[in-house]
Amino acid sequence: MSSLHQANSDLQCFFAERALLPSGWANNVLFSVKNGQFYSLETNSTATDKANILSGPVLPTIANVHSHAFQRIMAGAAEVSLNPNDSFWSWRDLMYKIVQKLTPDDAHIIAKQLYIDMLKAGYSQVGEFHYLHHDIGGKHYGQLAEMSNQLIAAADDAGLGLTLLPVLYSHSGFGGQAPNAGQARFIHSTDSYLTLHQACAKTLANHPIHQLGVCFHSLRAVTKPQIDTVLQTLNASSNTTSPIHIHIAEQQKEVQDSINWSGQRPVEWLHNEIGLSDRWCLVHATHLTETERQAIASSQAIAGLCPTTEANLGDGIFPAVTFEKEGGRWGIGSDSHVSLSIVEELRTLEYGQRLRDQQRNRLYRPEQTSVGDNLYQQALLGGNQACSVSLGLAVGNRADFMVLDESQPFMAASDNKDLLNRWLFATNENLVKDVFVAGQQRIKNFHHEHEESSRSAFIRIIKKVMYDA
Ligand code: NGQ
Ligand code: ZN
Repeated sequence: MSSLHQANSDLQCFFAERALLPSGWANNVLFSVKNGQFYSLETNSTATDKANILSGPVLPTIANVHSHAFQRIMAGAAEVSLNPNDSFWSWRDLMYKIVQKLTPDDAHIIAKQLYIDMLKAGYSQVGEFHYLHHDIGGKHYGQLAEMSNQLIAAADDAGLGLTLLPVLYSHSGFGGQAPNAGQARFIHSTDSYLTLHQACAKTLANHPIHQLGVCFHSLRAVTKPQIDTVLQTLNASSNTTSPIHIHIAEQQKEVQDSINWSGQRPVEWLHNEIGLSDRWCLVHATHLTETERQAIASSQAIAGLCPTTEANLGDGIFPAVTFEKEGGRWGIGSDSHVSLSIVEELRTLEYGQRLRDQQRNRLYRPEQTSVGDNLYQQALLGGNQACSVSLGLAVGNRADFMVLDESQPFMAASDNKDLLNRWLFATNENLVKDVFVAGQQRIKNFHHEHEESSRSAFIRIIKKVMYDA
């Protein structure tokens, strides 16, 4: 396999009996890839001698908009009742305890395994919302970007595109409250954050598949002057298009604290005091008034929905049906990584809306009445915008795609109209068989070339961190 940093400049040809293009399903698709991008693409064609025949339905991979890689180690380990009022906030206390234990090496091993598992699920880019910056005592590492560099190395090992979102985190609550001890490893001043951001920009410059964004942990963690300074400074250094991510309005307590502090709800405050645009990815944005929902929709900001984590943490249900009708854009993220399945994220999103509304078929559009097709296409577009990539089977886009397992009966028998609905609503086994990133095959017949070594290292770290073994 050629180097991760060097896209193959030879022309590779592929043939798929059916493939999902931006315009919908097409048959007998012959396409070529050069320098990591789609170079040509013809439908209703025939396989040439040189073409690699792809063995099942071909789909674009999607960008996972929200990840805290280190949290993978505790997925499923916080499902024991500690008191009758267990909540998001008691989960966070447990999460802070794990945070105290992780070394840079641990972070690398966890992220590498996670990123391999993301590729196996059909994600080929991840928005890594990265705030675990400092050493166990809360001091800066010798290299400010030590932990960021571990994540970059993990993404390179796996062959996954990283949209690194270094996080500014300075306070524990609205109005600049002092951070608590559990947050010591996260804390940056505005200046040290800008230095970190610059170091990351240098490392990632000209990297073919990684991107860099801007990130504020939440309105609890930063003040208005900090947001203004960071955006003005980065915009001045011509960083005017990179995505800006923030956690917002995930829990009712956060909404209430925001009102107590400013008289405004979180999204209302962000919209009025800073301004929304299509650069923003508002992660969760669960609790919205009609005005807030419309403000996000009309700004074309992405709602970064994390359906399985939001269900796991008891956040609430995002108003996706009305938001979509208003032209709102959304993407999906696996966040705390209680699930690494595109199927489960999209199914949970649709089912949450059905359960709330006591109706069926909620997330469709007049021009796309198939729920599965609509969910997949919206998640693809939203993921692209929030992670600053262009995934999708079209000439000029990065050549990322996956092949589903044609031996699964529904995949073998379904016509194009039903295929995505069959996958998203009627299968439980993983059907993602092959995955290509920038033209390079990373998953081959369900297998990643580094999975055995990664797996044993990950087992060792789980035992050490979680069970003191
Ligand atoms: C986080 N996670 O930073 O990892 C947050 C929890 C917080 C989610 N919001 C902590 N899912 O928001 O303070
Ligand atoms: Zn998060």
